[in-house]
Amino acid sequence: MMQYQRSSTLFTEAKQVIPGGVNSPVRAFNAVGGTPIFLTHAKGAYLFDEDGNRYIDFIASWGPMILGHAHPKVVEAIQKRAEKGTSYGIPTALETQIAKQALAMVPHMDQIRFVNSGTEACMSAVRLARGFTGRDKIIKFAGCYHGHADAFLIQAGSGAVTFGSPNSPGVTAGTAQDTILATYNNLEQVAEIFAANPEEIAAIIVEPVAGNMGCVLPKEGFLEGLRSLCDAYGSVLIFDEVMTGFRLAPGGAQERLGVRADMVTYGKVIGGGLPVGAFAARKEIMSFLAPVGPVYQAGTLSGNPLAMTAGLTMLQLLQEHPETYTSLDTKTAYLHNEMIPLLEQKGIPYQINRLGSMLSLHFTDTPVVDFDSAAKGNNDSFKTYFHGMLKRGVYLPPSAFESYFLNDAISQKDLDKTLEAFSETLQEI
Ligand code: HOZ
Repeated sequence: MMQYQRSSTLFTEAKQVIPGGVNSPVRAFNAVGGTPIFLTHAKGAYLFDEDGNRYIDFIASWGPMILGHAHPKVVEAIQKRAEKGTSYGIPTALETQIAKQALAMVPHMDQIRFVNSGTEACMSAVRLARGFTGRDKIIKFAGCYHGHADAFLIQAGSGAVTFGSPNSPGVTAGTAQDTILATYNNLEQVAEIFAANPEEIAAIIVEPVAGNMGCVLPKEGFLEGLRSLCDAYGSVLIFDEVMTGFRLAPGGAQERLGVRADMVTYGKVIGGGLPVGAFAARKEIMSFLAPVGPVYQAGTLSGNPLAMTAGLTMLQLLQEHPETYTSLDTKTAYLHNEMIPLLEQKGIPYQINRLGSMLSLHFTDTPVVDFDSAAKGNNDSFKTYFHGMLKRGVYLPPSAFESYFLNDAISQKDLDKTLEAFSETLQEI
């Protein structure tokens, strides 16, 4: 059995100087209890902790490690670039190179601006949509998470749910009143909101495949309907592709699901796992952005050379190896299909949602299509499940309100080992 002694000591020490001992709440394991593991390193499909344990990784740094950890080409590119300096606050040719690379992969977008995180990308995209339309309100969906900017912490998913503050203190009533909340997959409700506010809605921001209430798929016609409503009312449709971008397809959810957005946002995936974010749109919208237009947005670390190098290398690898996508889909489908008979055999209520290499398991017999249905999952079963898998060397998202993200370094042997752990763990639930 795994020992977590050193992680436990490090966690205690961390709590003295870092609130909750972590720099992002989900990592504290509050949703599942126990002590978070502290890592020494990661390589390929595996995570290695301070106690010498190895885990098969199913979160891929929450998405970006599509090719596995410490890919030799990405590491080499970062090492070489570091020798040339790590931050300038002055433009480089690299930024144009990665912009061209990303825009060639992503449909319908003319220009892109690089920032430092998905939070920044979504926050800036909304500001730009407001500047472009001259309107204040946005529509967001309960259980969707777009980073921790004030406007999004209204019924937010991910760690905000787990920690009981989907509406965070510190967000002013003024800010909250400009965010109109809707139910994921409820198109009729969105139509009613537009009818009641025909001239006021700047944008809809949506995760085209939600990954912050577990994995929740859009029902047929939902995204298409949002597209039509935005067209009819002159609003901007923002796809938050922080999790789906470059993962579900080279062109993300837009390509995979065949729905056009007006703007897209990205996070760490566009930096190959380094701290990067970006937002893209057609030129008409981007021309409202400073220094061309009046909507301000800036940052010294934006376009950082190390991050741009890592991102460019990874995007090039994905473009050169389109078979990565088939491989990821096949592996995830295998896992999904093999989990089903084990769950059926045990007679546990369950729902598995999956698209491409995103998947989640909820312990409920109600289909999980929105936040309320996701919240029906049995959290005691989830806790037992999480820890059962952890002690058998499989690292899953430490909350039911997160998605699995497979990486392509995971082998058939790893999948079979995972299923063995799964089968044993189910006996404990
Ligand atoms: N909120 C992130 C996943 N949806 C987790 C961030 C982290 O802890 O790294």
